[in-house]
Amino acid sequence: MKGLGITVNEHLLIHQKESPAATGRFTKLLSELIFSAKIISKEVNKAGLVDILGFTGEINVQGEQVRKLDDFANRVLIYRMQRTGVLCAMATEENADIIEVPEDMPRGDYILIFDPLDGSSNIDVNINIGTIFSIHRKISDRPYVSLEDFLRRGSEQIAAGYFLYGPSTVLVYTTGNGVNGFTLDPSVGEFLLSHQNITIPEAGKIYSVNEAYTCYWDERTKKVVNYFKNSVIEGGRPYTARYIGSFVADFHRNLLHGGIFMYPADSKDPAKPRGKLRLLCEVAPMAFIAEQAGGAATDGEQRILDIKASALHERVPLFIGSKMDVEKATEIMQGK
Ligand code: AHM
Ligand code: MG
Repeated sequence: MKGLGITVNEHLLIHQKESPAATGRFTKLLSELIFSAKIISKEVNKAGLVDILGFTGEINVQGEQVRKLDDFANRVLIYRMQRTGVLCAMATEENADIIEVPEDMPRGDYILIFDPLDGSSNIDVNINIGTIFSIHRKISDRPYVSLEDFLRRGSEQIAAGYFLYGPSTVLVYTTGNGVNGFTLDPSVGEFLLSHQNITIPEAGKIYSVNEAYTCYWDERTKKVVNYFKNSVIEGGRPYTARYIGSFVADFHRNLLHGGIFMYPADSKDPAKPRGKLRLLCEVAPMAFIAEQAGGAATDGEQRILDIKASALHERVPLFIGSKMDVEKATEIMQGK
């Protein structure tokens, strides 16, 4: 039987010795994230029944229209997480600047970066969406927190993960010691271990990319995508194409089945010449998970986890998934 009845907290306690992140303070942080995700999940399930679909009328820092559910998820996370006593500051896809924990509240030394509701263009049509999170520790020996604490390499992350609000709600996360997945059992309100030690197949059978943007790509990017379109996998069959347009959902499927997800640079599109996905709140956390599951992630030039962020909302091109597929994409991008 799947599930084994092990909750996330029990799992953390069992593995406490192996994981430097599994301190009481980290457990508190994760527990609060889980509670926030349960609130978001419950609201997502009500979409269509209560007045939560559509736009707020505001434009966010990304220049995108803010959806009501985006705004709800963002507010739940900020409100709950700044009261945990273990964070000093946060950054979210929706807000231009970092959010410091107010001085009259207890502070810790963790930093949380999140995309409250990824894939939000899918909200109104009842397609899977998710919350992505990345956890760092403040640069030590400093009594204050600044932008510098956020502009880090992905390899410095303490933990990263995502909640996927799908047919069931799933939590997948890593503390640098492998990847585990938990499924929310709504009857008891607990996330139970359902995917132990996830490993991504070395070579996949799926490629995921928005091919409608071919006109924006440079020649190398076109060559990469053509490679996956025209190659055969084991058994003499071609790759299969899958693209939901919700990064969490596309990534989760490829993590379990194997494959490559690409959001390349749309070099000829002045709106997003470096692609669309954000390094700190989307790309780096997923790259940490991919590597911990035995996969890889690159921007075509370098390993994602080696990139030092230069701005809070920096965007980077992305090729992520099964190791051999990402290596092939890298080879072609580098003209080999
Ligand atoms: P969001 O965080 O505002 O929802 O934007 C990110 C989403 C990803 O989930 C998805 O992979 C991508 O945008 C889809 O973009 P496109 O419609 O350009 O293919
Ligand atoms: Mg997103």
